[in-house]
Amino acid sequence: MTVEQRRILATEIPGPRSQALHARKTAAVSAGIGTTLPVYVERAGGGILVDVDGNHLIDFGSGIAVTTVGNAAPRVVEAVTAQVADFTHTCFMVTPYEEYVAVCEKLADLTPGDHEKRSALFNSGAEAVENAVKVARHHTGRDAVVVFDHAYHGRTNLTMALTAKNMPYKHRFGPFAGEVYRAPMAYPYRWPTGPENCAEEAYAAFVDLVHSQVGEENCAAVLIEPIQGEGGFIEPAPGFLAKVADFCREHGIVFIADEVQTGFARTGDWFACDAEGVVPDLITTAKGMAGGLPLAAVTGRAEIMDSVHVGGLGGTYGGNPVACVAALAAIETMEAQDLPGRAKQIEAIFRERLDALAARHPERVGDIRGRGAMLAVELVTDSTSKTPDAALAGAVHRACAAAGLVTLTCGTYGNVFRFLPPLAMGDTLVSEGLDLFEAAFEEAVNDV
Ligand code: PLZ
Repeated sequence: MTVEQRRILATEIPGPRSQALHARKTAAVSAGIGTTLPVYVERAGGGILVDVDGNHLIDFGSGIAVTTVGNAAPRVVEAVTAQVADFTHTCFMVTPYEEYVAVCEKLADLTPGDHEKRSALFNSGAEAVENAVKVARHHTGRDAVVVFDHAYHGRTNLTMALTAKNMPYKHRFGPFAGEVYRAPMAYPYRWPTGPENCAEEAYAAFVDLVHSQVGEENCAAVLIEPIQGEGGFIEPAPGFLAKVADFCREHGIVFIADEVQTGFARTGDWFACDAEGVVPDLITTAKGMAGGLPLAAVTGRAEIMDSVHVGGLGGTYGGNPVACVAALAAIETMEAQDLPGRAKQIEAIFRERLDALAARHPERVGDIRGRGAMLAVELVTDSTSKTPDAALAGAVHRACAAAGLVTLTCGTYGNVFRFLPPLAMGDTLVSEGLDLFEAAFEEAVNDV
């Protein structure tokens, strides 16, 4: 059934049925599983979520960067429906099937670099990151992994260790996996000596950390998000990524790009690394790849990926056939509709509006950043102290929700308001969503 691409407010948000369901959730679901917005979804399509009270909400979050091709995208629905009827599972490690192989072929074509590649499929971003580290360690025979401030890589034991932020991801969940070292991120807006020095000085700090604390010959991998996601949509200063990648090549260190959030058309390129011509040794993908079904991958240089002994990688469900056909259909949609190009169009619409907002509120909108349909504003109490203003971000978020716009915040200090609309969203909905965001901002900025 197609969902009308229009915002409709039928009740207050959340409505009575959502509230009743939320009471059931509280009684049945672990308190550890949070809820950004307690509206219970009944149907969704394109850029609209329809809740159980009949509200049509505009979606600026894509289920955290997943429904890039839109919710219930027609090709995905068709492919998944047919596959479910054919067979749902055999376990690729027991009796394989073509769809898994086809996804890996597609990954080899689309990911950066024209070297020979191999892939392995998994269920979640965290699982892909864990496996990329396993492969890098096995290939190099080394232990250490270098990650960055503000990094997010997942919630499993190893990926908690790789993730920077304590609350809510790590707090009282230790002890964490060892041999993880953290370097400063090249974060232009908050670089102490100014953005113009950021790439150079952050690179020097990284090299010093590897040399003095780890030892180049002990370093298996450097793992980085080419634009940081949960940590605040931080774009490293231009040139930083390429320098780090070159350093890795020079010292036999596996350079891993975590493109779980940035990958598959989101940033206006197929992958965020493309914008800087950086070719990672291994790349992790998930989220947008499969139109909402759980699928993740590690793709990388054949000699690294093939260094692992037979049976060393795997999992019961990794590369499930239903998820694989969803990925093939989602990728076909991205190609047919030029969704990387669409991400750039969406960026242009957002940039104009966000620039105008920053001009009206230079004290509170500290930074506008991101690429394609992965954009954010960093909110501060004032432009001199740059004190993170999580209260303002929260108030804008709540006002957006009340108006029928689903939004997300992020950042180490919770003060970054991020935009991740489905690339299937039309210009009218994008503009209406921005109207609602602006109104919410104007309302909140006077109170907070
Ligand atoms: N790497 C770069 O963004 C997932 C996390 C939401 P999984 N980001 C959303 C939450 O609060 O749990 C993510 C990511 C990057 C890895 C992951 C992990 O992906 O599929 O959530 O395991």
